[in-house]
Formats: sequence, structure tokens, C-alpha cells
Amino acid sequence: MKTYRTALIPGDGVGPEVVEAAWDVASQAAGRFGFALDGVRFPWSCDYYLEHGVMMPADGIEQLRPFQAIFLGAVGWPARVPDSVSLHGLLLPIRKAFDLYANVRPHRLLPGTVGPLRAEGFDILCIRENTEGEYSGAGGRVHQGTADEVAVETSIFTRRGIERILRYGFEQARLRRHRLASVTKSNAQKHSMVFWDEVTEAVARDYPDVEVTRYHIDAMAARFVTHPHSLDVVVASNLFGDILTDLGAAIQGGLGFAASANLNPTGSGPSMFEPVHGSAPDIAGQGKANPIATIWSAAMMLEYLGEKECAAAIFAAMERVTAAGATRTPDQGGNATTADVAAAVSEQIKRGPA
Ligand code: GGG
Repeated sequence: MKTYRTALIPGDGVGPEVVEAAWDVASQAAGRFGFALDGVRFPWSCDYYLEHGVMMPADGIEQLRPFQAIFLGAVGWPARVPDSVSLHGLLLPIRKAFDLYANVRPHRLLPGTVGPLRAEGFDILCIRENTEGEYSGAGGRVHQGTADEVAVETSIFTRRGIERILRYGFEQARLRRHRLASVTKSNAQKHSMVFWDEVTEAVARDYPDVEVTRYHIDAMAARFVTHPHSLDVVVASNLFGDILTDLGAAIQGGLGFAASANLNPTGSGPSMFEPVHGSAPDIAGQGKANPIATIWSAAMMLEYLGEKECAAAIFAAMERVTAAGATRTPDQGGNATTADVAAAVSEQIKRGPA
């Protein structure tokens, strides 16, 4: 039987709960579509850090390299390990090592869900540059602990990095509604963001069939709230994309619905799939976390692996569950558990469309 080897990194907080729930759904669905998922679990997390002094072992990247995909839950438990340590010790190194430069985050309402805007029918695909920009990790501090202390954090933008994320965005726009919004702050950031605008203009010449609009991040944040329907593909830098996609999650009804794929479109390393949400330590271990974002991320993983029918079946089943509204976690006003929602999706996959 065709088997896909996947590295599972459940991580911290609610990560293990949502990963196990989504993995059950994906594995059962795989069985129905004639293939198998072989998930190898890695305990890398803040607990691992407290025991070993590192978020993952020195050869962690080499351990992950042979896998066809990586499925991650959540990283961070700030009361135990500073977020800067956990993020730069696990999530960001994986994205950089495998050159997962396209962080793809869809924002649309699932049937039966009502976001805070009470708007219907928006469908935004955010594409966040994922390997450089503001999260490059370049910088330092001097005179620490003194009144003269200085911290420098340098954003790194390369022509190659900007051009490839924009090209990826334009290609996605061609598969959708032929509109692309490029997000910068080039009025205030006169070097990197003006550079980004120039590259946008140059790349756009290769895509005359795609309508391009440039926005500043502040105006785009407002537009997400006031005119979400006007947006199709949105391309943004690492930081701006990170912030906008939490806003995207909010307008689709909460972080429990926001899925993501960290892709290396060349396929030269394993791509990584994860819910946008973090570890939510306040509800960890209580079975309250909404697994929909993680199930949706699993469907994105299967689609990327070429199992399009199975991915579509998971997605359709998930939509039937949200539409019925009977099985909702507390963030959506229900009292179902993480496992209840996963079981309901699996049941819908078994039944198939009505
Ligand atoms: N599930 C992803 C996760 O744990 N995210 C936490 C976080 O802070 N992520 C920042 C980022 O995506 O760059």
C-alpha cells in the first residue's frame, strides 16, 4: 500500500491534542482512499527544552529531512520558556532549513460559522514570506542591563526572496480570481519596502492577466475588516503576514479555524503543515481546543502530497460538521471536545456526501 512517511511534532500546550485528533481523521480517511500515513512522533517542545537545553537536537533537521511532510501542532509555553527561545529553536529553523518560503493561509467562512463581521462569502488566500524579512534573527544587543543598552533587529529582504514569494502569489492568483494585493509600508520603510514595491512592479509585468494593488499594512488591516470581499490573494512579508493572518483568523470566526501550509514549492525538502494558532496553555490538556484548523491543515498536507480526492473528502466532511452545528468546541459556543469534533468529521467521511 502506498504509504506517506510524516514527521509529527505535536509541540506544546494544545498542540498534542489537536495533532492527535487531526491525525486520527487523516489516517482513517487515508485508509478509505487506499493509502496509509506513517506518522513518526518527535517530542520536541518546551518540555524537551527544559530537559535537554535545546528545542530539538543538533541533528534535528537531518532527522526530519527524509520525511515527505512535517505535521506540527503548536510551539511555545511562555511561562516555562521565553517565546523567543522556543520560536527560534524549533519553528523558524525548520522553515529556514527546508526553505519553506511560502506560508499559505486561507481565510474563508466555513458553513454554519459566523465571524464577528457578520460578512459572508469572503475568500482570502494570504501568502506570507516565511524565511527572511523581519524574522531573520539578525541583530544583537550591547551594554545589556545598563542605561546605555541598545538592541538592533535587522530585517533582511533579498531580491530572490521577494521575487519568489510574489511569483508564488501571482501563480495562485491565476488559479483564483486574478487579483493580487501586495502589502508593504513603503511610505515609512524607505529601503526594504520600496525595494519590495519595485520587485512587485517588475514581477507583475510577467502576469498581465492579474490585477495588482499595493497597500500599506495599516490600510490592509482596516480592509480585512471593512472590505474582506475585495481581497483575493494577499502577499506580505513575514511579520506583516503573521499579523494579518491572525486578523484573517479572527474574521473567519477565530484561530480555531485558521489552517496553514509552509511550502517549499520546489519540493526539495519536506513541507510543513500546522494550524495558525499557538499553544493556548490556558486550555491545554482539557480537550477544549478546536481541532478544525489542524484538520484543515491535514487536508492541505494530503492535497500537497497528491491525494486530492482524500483531501477534498476531509474538507467536505469538515464543512458538513460545521454546517450541522451540533458538534462545536467551547470557542464556538458548544461543549463538544476536541475528540468529539474529530470523531464527527471521521463519521462524515465514512458516510460520504448525502
Ligand atoms: N501552530 C503554530 C504555532 O505554534 N505558532 C506560534 C507562533 O508564535 N508562531 C509564529 C509564526 O508562525 O511565525
